[in-house]
Amino acid sequence: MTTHDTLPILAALERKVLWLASWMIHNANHLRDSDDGLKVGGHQASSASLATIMTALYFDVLRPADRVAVKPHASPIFHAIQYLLGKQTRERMQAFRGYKGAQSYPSRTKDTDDVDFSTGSVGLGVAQTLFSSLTQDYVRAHGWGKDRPEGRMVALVGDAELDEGNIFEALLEGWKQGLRNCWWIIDYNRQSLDAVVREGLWERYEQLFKNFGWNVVIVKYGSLQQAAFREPGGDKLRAWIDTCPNPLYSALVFAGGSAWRKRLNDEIGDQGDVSRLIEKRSDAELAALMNNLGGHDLPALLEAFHNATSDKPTCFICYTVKGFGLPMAGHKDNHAGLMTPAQMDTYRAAQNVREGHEWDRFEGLPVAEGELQAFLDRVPFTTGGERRLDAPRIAVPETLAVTIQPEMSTQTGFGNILNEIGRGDGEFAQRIVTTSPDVTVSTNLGPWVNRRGLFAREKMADTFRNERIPSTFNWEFSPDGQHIELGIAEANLFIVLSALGLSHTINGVRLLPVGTLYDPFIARGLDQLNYACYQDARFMVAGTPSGITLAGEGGAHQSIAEPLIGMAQDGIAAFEPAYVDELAVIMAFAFAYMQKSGGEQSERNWLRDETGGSVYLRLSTRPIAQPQRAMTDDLKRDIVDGAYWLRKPGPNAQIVVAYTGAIAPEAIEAVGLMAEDRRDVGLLAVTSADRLNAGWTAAQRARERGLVHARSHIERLLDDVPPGCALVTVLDGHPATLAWLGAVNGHRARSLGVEHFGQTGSLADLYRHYGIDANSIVAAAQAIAPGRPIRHLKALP
Ligand SMILES: Cc1ncc(C[n+]2csc(CCOP(=O)(O)OP(=O)(O)O)c2C)c(N)n1
Ligand SMILES: [Mg+2]
Repeated sequence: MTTHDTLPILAALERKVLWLASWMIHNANHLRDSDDGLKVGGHQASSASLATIMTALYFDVLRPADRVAVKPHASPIFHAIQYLLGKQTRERMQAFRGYKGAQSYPSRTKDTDDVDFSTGSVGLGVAQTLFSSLTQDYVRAHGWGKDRPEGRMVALVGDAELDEGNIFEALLEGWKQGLRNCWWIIDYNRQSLDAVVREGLWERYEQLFKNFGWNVVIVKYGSLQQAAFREPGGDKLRAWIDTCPNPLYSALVFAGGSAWRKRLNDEIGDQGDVSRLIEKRSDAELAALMNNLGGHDLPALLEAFHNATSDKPTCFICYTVKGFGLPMAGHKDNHAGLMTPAQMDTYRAAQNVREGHEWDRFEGLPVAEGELQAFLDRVPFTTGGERRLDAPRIAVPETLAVTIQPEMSTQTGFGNILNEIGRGDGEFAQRIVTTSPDVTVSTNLGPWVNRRGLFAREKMADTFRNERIPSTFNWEFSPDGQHIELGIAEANLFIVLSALGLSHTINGVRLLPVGTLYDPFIARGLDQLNYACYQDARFMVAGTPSGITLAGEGGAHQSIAEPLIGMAQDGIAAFEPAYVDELAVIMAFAFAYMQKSGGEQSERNWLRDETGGSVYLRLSTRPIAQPQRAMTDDLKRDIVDGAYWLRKPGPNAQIVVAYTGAIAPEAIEAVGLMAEDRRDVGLLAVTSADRLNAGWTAAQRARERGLVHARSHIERLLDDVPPGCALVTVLDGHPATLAWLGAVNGHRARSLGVEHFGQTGSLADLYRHYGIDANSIVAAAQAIAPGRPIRHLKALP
């Protein structure tokens, strides 16, 4: 708890934090003449706005178990604080925004100074704290991680950041889930990037947060203002401040003391006491008083934070000035504002920082160095040891059991595999946590949920069951349930996966998160998926059902681009198996892959097999005939690496059909139809275009760097294909997914797939319409590998 003695130290540190952040930005100014100038500038004013709040938090309020998402543009303040705490190097500070330097936006994966949650795409870090709090509750409710104290999940939120819809989706979900231990601290500087925000937003926020069960603490007036309000005439001043429009207040902050005086005298100067209150202050004192909003006042902030002792989620609305303490303070254009060298010089001199001593940690501060260092050594936040945790890997069975029916879909297979896992009670089954945005039952998670129950901190019975009304699903909530049921918000799904998927490093307890959603709605949560991957969260997500195979559902539910998302998204390995035995192999691999972490990703293996990652399964509801075959180790490896020959092409092959996913029967049929008229036709089953492609790219790069023997899986497979042979590729998704196969060994290729929004119809109608049925495959083969007419080719409509 703060004492009076520590206030001067905190005040000195606040000055130093702001100085170091500004100096760091100034150093990155070599970029100022480039397009990057605006972006560098974005840090300056935006950082200054949070300098006081972050000083109060990091040097006094926070405890080691607390976790923070810092507003993206406050990155320099964060790095400056870590620098003072001895956790950031001067080299990285100097290289801010440069190669291997401190990151422009706090990054868990790229920064080295203990970033809890990455930020950058505004709104996401905010939601991440909410779901991390839920994750903490989940972990503790299951009896894990209790050797550590509970942490608060804290977001430092820009006021304009609250325009992002995902924050509201999260708020609603948080209310449903009984959110606790979450602080959102709003930097209410009333400025966004472009301009000044709307009047009176704080009132909307206040109502909104209260509606969702939060405490709301408004930190509006600093201690100087509070003292002035107690003077005769103070009430008038307060009333004036309360009714002053945001843009005017900002403009006056920018204009300074004499402008304040003129304005105040014009508007309330003839009202007796208040005139004296104004007159007795110099211009500088008047400016200091008017700029002394709560968010820049250590005593006001410390009081607010230390008084928030309940575990109820709490929103602090802290009034601040964007650019506080700097010459651009308050100006509506300040987001891009950079200080000129002359301004920096003036600022340096005012801070008593000697030239050449800009990086010195205690230079020019009014408190003795020893005292400052002793204080920093005792800062509660850093006295708990290593904050970035780890957890042992959970053993994954080599084979996942599943009973394969003669005809089956991959989605049913997925449900059955989880159901089988759910029978067990070992650690593996216990650590799986499933989640879905209102499509639990329709993505076949029902049997798993029946076995493992739904999670809630408080027990909630299934009323239908209690009333003895028959129902297929047991919908009972309890603290040891293993399914988190979400409302329909795919953005929330991916942030929940991000939070659950970081539990090993945040809570020191490993979870194996599995999420499901309809494949097209990946696009709905795409930035969140990207965010989760950027933070290196580990999870499995099944996009199911997918494609136009979802025939009767029409274009709004049919995914086209998702296979390309799966390929292009870093941090996630995408698979699209056709058969359930393949899926079982892939899931066993995935549960282990999700847990790997092997330091730097090597150039030799771009498949991330050492470093691990998340996994995306694109599944289907289409039941297809399943192969009866023994699963050999070779086949397993091929499935995981991305492809295998279902039928190896002969030495004289003219055609190879390469397919992925639910379209397998059409590919097989097409091969049968052309067998009489084309020699030695091959059939390549692609289980992961993503891994296949990544391996190929890596092998090429490796060869260019001198590893002449580097060979990727697809190169080895296509060695079996004679040079004159043509490829026809096909999938229920965008044709570009497999089109690159032709470039591997220089084979002609024709790629079939879906390019336009789907529509309703029977499967046969749609496959024919989009040209991915057997006949279209044969027609493509005939066109690309001319020869005698293929007899079974029907005339195309
Ligand atoms: C999703 C997303 N859209 C746009 C941006 C660009 N951007 C960065 S900061 C910002 C405005 C921030 O305003 P506020 O949150 O109030 O912070 P302040 O600059 O006032 O500190 C915008 C639009 C972004 N980072 N992320
Ligand atoms: Mg703002």
